[in-house]
This record gives sequence, structure tokens and C-alpha cells, in this order.
Amino acid sequence: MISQSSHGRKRPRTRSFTRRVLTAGLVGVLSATGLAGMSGSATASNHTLAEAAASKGLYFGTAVAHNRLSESDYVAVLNREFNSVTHENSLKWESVQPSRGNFTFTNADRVVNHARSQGMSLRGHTLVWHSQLPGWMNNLSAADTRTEMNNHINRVMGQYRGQIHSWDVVNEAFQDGNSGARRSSPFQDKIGNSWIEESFRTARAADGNAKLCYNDYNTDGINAKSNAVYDMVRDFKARGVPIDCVGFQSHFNPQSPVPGNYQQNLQRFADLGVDVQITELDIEGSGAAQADNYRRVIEACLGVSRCTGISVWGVTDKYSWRSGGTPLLFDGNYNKKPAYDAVLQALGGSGGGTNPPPGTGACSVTYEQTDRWGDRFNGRVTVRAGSSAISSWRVNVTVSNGQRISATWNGSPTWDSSGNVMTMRPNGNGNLSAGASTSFGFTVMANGNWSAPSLGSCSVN
Ligand code: 9MR
Repeated sequence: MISQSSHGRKRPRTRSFTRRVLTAGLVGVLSATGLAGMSGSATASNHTLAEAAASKGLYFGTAVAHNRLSESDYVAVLNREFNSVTHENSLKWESVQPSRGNFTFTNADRVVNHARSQGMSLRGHTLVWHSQLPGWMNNLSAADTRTEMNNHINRVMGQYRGQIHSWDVVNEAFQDGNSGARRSSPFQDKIGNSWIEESFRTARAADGNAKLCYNDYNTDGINAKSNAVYDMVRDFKARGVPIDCVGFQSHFNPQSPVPGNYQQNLQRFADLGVDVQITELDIEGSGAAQADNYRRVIEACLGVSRCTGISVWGVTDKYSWRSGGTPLLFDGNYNKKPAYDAVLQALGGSGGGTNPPPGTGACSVTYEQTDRWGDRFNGRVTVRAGSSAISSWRVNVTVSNGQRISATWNGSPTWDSSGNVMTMRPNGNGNLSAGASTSFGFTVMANGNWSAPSLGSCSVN
């Protein structure tokens, strides 16, 4: 079970963090353009977003689309860099209850199962929202709307009780602009103002251990909309309505830039006695300007002790809901962008910029464990050309003492005298066009040692 206590800044090194690192040693992915041995030590590494954030007591998450989990490059970056996951769409009302009373969790489960298998925690998005509501919710009486709202919360939270650290119980309930009013929705229009607090009370009863969040956009700075949310949260705290956190979506672009008073706004909410989380971060742009904006967001969260975690709204630009704005940390080929390096650095991490420099014709390698049995495991190494084509490659794979590589495929191995270091070269020619990849695999007899192998850097001569 995922421990939700690991998501407070007060206790950065709790069980789930330790498990995440240990799991990475068993199941995870090593980025290796240099030596990247994972010893399983909880203190060693800060070379990924998740590791660097964890060293600051934060989680670092991403939205995940269930249908991308079959793409190996997507999964490799997800597993390597993130330790929290939000369903991008598959936990929304229309996805889990498309017709009245018929709940279907198949797609949502794919995301939950993947996250849990990797030791990642989960944010729950979202229970009560005016958008992505199935049509049948529009035609109900006031009494039925209320009954269905509570039923939906109970059923969905019950399904994942104990597995989700924070739930967006209510999403985007306020209007944009200066009115500070609540937005029209079946809930608002039929039940009236009380629907929000009723949702939170129902949610608390449904899963007493989950953190209950209100989540919205355009509330990132101090403005009429965030003032309205602030007044609601203050009122809830004063009257004992259960609310634990406020999510700031933080979708930014040139028309809606990172506000100058971003940190101040997070802090004033925190001062009400709730945690704050950056829940859907993406920033349109490129290069140094985009990197600088990302850095400001990370620094703002780090500056607020009740800011407990950051999630970006997707792994790669190519699948972003606004891909034209290239708003994420990895480009369409899963290369780290300057924004990635800025985030890693702001989190105190090191080792960014491991993409091959442009024009060198270099290559990079990643490792993942693909299978495990009682006595052995299979590993897969993916070799990717940089921004120029390559015609050969060579990678060293070093296993621990006691381990033994008993089989290989898709490559030509040679061995050093100890038998621990395998040098893998391509079968036949090693031609890879710019950005293209190939993989080789091997079986490691564990002999009681389940450490991931160390990967040397990829050489092209
Ligand atoms: O990223 C989501 C996109 O795939 C959906 O088509 C869209 C439908 O409304 O929702 C997107 O996610 C939204 C999130 O659930 C709530 N905040 C705004 C996000 C971006 O639109």
C-alpha cells in the first residue's frame, strides 16, 4: 500500500520513498551515458526528477494516459523520472461511469497497476467536475443529481481506498474573470452552493486517509478567482468542512504567464492550514525562457513548506493536450529539454543534460528490467542515436559478483576475464539514423543478488 504520509514535506524520507528507490533498483530504468549503478541506497542518487524531488521531501509526478503505457520509450522515461502519477482522463466521470450505475475501471486500473508496480504514488483526478461528465448527468432531478454525486464519490473512492494519496474531490468550480462566482454545472444549478462542501464530507467518509483537494486553474496568482477559492477554503476550515489541500494546475503560456506573486499566493493558502500542490504544470515555450519559467515554479514550491509535490501534465510534448506549445520537459523524441535541466537543478539534482550533444553522432543508452522469475531476470538495453546517424555502437554491461549472464539476444557479446563485464556490439551493421533506437537483451542469473547491472556509456567506435 502506498503511504500517503510520504507526501508531507515534514517527513521526506519515509517508507514509500525508500521503497521507490529500492524498487528502481529492481524494476526501474537506469539512465546511462555515464556509469549509473543503482546500489539501492536511499541517499545516493539525485539524477532524476523523482530522486531530486524526494531529497527535498516532494513527490514529482506526471499525468499518464492509459493508452500510452504500451509504448516502451514512454514507459522508460515515466519509470525513470517520476514517482507519482495522475490519470490524464481515465478516472474522470465519463470514463468510469459512462452510463448510470455502470462503473468500469479497466483503463483506470491500467494506470493504477502500472504506478503500483513501480512503487509510484497516485493522485486521484477527479471526482466532481462540470466537464467530461456523461450526458445522463444533465437530465436528472435535483434530488437525483445529489444522490448520484455522492454515489459516484463513494464508489470511485471506495474502489481505490488506501491507494491514492490525494484526490481532486472538486475540480474547477469557479468562473474565470472578476466575478468570483461559481460556475454553472448540474451540481451548482440543481443542488446550489452546498454541493462543494457536501462532496468533501462524502469524500472524507469514503476514504479517511486520502488528502482531499480542491483543484483549479487561473488561481495560480492572486486574483479575483483565487480570492474566491481562498474565501471558500477559509470558510471550510473555520466550519470544520474537511479539506486538506488545494491544487494549482499551473497551465502557463505567454497570455497566462507564471504570476509574479505565485509563491505568495501558494503561501497564503498554506497559511490557512492546507497543503498546496502543483497539479498540472505545463508551460508553453522553448529554450531558456521556458526553462526559466519552470525554474521559478519549482523555486516557489520549494519556498513554501506546505507545498508537498509537483506534477507535470504529461511526459512528452508529442502527447500533450496542447502539443503545439511544446509545454513539457521532454520533447517528442524523449530528449531532455533545457526546461528539464532547469527543474532538476532547481531541485538540487545533478546529471541533467545527458542527451548527446547535437552534431556529435553520439548515442545514449537506457536500461530496464523486463521480466523477473524466482532465480533470474531479463534486462533490456536501448541504444539511441543522437542528432546524427551512427554506423556502429558499443556498450559495457557490468553485473555484480555472483551474478551471471546466461543468455543474450539481438547483439554480439564479448567478455572480460572476470566474466562480469559484457561488451555488446550490434549483430551485423549498427546503422541507426538520427534519433533512432535499437535494443538488446540478456538474462541474469541472480544467485541471490537482484541488483540492476551497471551500464557504461554508449560509444560509437
Ligand atoms: O489533458 C486532458 C485532455 O486530454 C482532455 O481532452 C481534456 C478534456 O477536458 O482534459 C485535459 O486535462 C484537463 C484536466 O483534466 C483539468 N484541467 C485542465 C486539463 C487540460 O485541459
